[in-house]
Amino acid sequence: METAISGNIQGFKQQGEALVIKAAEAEARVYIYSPTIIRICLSKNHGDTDTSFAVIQKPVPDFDFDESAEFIRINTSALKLRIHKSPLRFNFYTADSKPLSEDDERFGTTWQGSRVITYRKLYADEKFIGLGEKTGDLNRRNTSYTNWNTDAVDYGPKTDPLYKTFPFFIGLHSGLTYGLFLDNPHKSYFDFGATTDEQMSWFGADGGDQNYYFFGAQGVPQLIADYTWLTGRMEMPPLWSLGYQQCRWSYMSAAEVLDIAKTFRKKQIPADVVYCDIDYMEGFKIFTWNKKTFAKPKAMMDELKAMNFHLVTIVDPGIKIEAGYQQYDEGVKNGYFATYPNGEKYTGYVWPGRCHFPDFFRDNVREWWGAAFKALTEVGVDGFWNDMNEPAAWGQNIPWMVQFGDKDMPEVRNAYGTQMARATYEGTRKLLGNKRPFVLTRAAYAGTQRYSAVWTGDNSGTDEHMLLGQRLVNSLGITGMAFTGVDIGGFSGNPTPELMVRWNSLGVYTPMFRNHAIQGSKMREPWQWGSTNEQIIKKDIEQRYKLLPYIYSGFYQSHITGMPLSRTLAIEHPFDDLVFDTRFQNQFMFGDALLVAPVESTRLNADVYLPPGNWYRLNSNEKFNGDEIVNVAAPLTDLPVFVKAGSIIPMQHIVQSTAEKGDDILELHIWHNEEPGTFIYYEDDGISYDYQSGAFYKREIGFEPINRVIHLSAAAGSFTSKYDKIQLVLHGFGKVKLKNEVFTLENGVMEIGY
Ligand code: MIG
Repeated sequence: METAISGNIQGFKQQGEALVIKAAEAEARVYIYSPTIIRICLSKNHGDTDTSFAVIQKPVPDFDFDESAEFIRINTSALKLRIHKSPLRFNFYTADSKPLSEDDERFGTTWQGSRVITYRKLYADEKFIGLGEKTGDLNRRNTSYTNWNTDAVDYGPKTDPLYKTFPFFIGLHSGLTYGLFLDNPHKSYFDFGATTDEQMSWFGADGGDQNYYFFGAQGVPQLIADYTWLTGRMEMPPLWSLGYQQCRWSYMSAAEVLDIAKTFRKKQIPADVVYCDIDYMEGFKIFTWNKKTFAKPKAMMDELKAMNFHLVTIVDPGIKIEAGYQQYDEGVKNGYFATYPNGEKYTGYVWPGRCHFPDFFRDNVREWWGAAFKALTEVGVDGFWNDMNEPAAWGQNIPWMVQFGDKDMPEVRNAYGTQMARATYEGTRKLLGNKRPFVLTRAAYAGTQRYSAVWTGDNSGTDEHMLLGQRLVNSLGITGMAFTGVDIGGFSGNPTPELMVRWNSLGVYTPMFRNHAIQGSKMREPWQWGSTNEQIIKKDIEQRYKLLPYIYSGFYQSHITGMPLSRTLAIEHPFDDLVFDTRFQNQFMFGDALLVAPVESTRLNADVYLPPGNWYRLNSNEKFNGDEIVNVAAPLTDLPVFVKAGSIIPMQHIVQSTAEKGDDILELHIWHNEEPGTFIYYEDDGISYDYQSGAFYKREIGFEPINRVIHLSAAAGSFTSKYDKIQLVLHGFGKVKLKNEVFTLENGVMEIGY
C-alpha cells in the first residue's frame, strides 16, 4: 500500500469559521474554539456535516492570520500556530514562542488507504498522561495503545484495549503542558515513543478524519478545565449515589434484596443503594421483572424506600428475539435494530439467547429506549446500570458491515456505549420529572460525563487489581470522567478478608463506592468477613458518610470546572519525577485536602511520597514535612491518608443513609498552617434540578492564621442548609480556646476569632 504524506500547500482561504488549506493529499481546516483551543481537521474528503459525539462547543466565527514565505501564522492571546507550507506541517508554540508540540518534520500526517496517522516530534524529557481507562503506568511514555471498546473479561495489568475510549492525552515537557484530543470514534492508535529509538510519538485512526483539538493552556487543571469545557461536565449527581452501594451478580429474589437492605439497617452499617443484576428479569428480557422471584416489584420498592434504600437495575442492549415480547415487537415493527446492508437484522447471542441490538445512533431509537424505562421507574427505580454496551456478544466479533445510524460498525463502535447511556439518561430524566437519575455505564467515549458515571468492568480480587484500579480511576479523571468506581473486592475470584478490608478502606476515597462480585463467588457484604473485620469495614463506611459534605462539594467542583475528585498527583505536580515513580504513582489527592496512598493488604507499612508543603496524618494528626518520602504504619484499620496543612474539611456526624437529616451539626475541621486556607462549601437538596435555578447553598470558608480568624462568606443561593449549627474542630492549633466550639449557622458573613 502506498503511503501518502501530506504534501505542499496549494492554496488557502477563509471559509465560514474555518481557514481551509488545500494540500496535494488532503484538505486541512483550522478552527479556533478559544485562545487556548485550536482544532485541526485533516481529511481527504470532508463531509457536509460536522458531527461529534463528544464536543458541545462551537468555534469562534472568524479569526486573523497572516503569511510569510514559509508559514501561515495564527496567533491567539495564548498560542502561536505556525503552519508550514511546504511540506504541510502544524506546529504549536506558547505566546512567547516556546515549542509546545510540533509535527515530525519528515512525515507530518500520512494516509495508508483510509488509515490516517500524524507523526509528532518527541521531546527528550516528554512524559504523557491520559487516555482514560488504560492499564499501564501513570507515565505513558514508551507505550502504545489502541481504542476499540471491548468486553475485556479477565483483563490484567497490561491488557489493552478495555471497555472505553477517551482519545485525550496530556504532554509534559520543558516545564510546559499541552493536551490533544483526537475526536474520531474509529479504531484509533496512540504511540508515546514506543517506536524503536524513540523517534517520534504518533496518533491516528483506521478511518475518518484526522480531527484533533490542540490545548495549549499551561497547567494540568487548566487543560482539564478546557477539555471539559469542550466536551461537557457532569451534572450534580444524586446525593444518594455517593453513599455506600452494595451490588452482586445477583441477589436472586426480592426477598434476598430486602434481606440485604434489612441487614445493613439492623447492623447499623450505613448504605444507600442495592442493585439488581440480570436475574431480576424474566428470561433476561430487558424491561421485565421475573414473575416468580420478583413478583411484586412495587411492594419490594416500597419496602426499600421505607428503609431509605435506592435500587439500581441493570439493562443490557441485547433484545431477545421472541414474538410477543414488547421491546422485540416494537423494535421489529419500527425498524429500531441494527441491520446488515441488505436490511436484515443483525443477530448476536447474549444472556437472553438470540438478540437484536438497538441502533442508539438514531434519535427515534434513543427516544423509544428511554421511554421503555417506565417499566422500572413506575415502581420507583431511579438508578440504571448499562452493561455489555461495547457492544458485547458471545464471541464479541460483530461483522464489520453491520450498520448503526448511517455508518458501519467500525466507524462508530467506540461510541455505542455513550449513545446507550445517553438514551438511558435522557429517557429516565424525563420519566423521573425533576429527580436526578443515576446512570452507570461500562462502555464509553469522550463526553460520557454528561450522561453517566462509569466503572472499570470485570476486575479481579487481587492486590494488583486494587492498585491498577486506582490508576484507572485517576486516569479517567484526567479525561473528564469524575464519577468513577471499580468493583470493590474485585469482580472475579475471592479476595482474602484482608484485601476486602483494605479495598473497602480505599473505597471511602473513590468517587463511586460500590461493592460488586461475580456469580458463584463467596458473598461479599461487610458482615461476611468475621466480626472484627465487619467492625473495621463499618468504620470505613461511616467515614465515607462523615465526609459526604466534603465529597459533595468536591463533586460541585467537577460540575463547575471538570476537576475530578480522585486526582493523580501529576495534576498538581506535573514536573515532579517522584510522582511518576512506580512506587508512588498510585497515590492521589481526593479533593483539595486529602492525599491517599493505596497499600496492598499484605503490607502493614508503606513508603509514601509527600509533595512539598506540610501534612498531617488524618487519623492521628501526626505532622510531616513534605518533599519527603516517609515510611508510615499502614495497619488494615488505617489506610495512609494525609491532610494538606491549611485544609478545611466539612464533615457531618454519622447517618445511616443520605436521606437521614442527622443531628443538624456541620463540623468544620481545619488543619493548621502558616498560610491561609480556603474551601468552597456547596450544598443543595441532593435530589432535584432546582440547583440549576438557584436553589443551592454556597459559601467560601477561610481561615487566616495571622489574624487568628475563621470566616464564612455570606451564603449564596436560595437553598437553606440542612445544618443549623457548625462545630469548629481545630487540628494542630496548639492551645486555643475554641477547639470544639459549636455556633449557630447564620446566612450572613460570619467571623470567628480563635
Ligand atoms: O456477561 O450482568 O461487567 O458487572 O455483573 C457478564 C452480569 C455480564 C458483566 C458486568 C458485570 C455484571 C455481569 N456482566
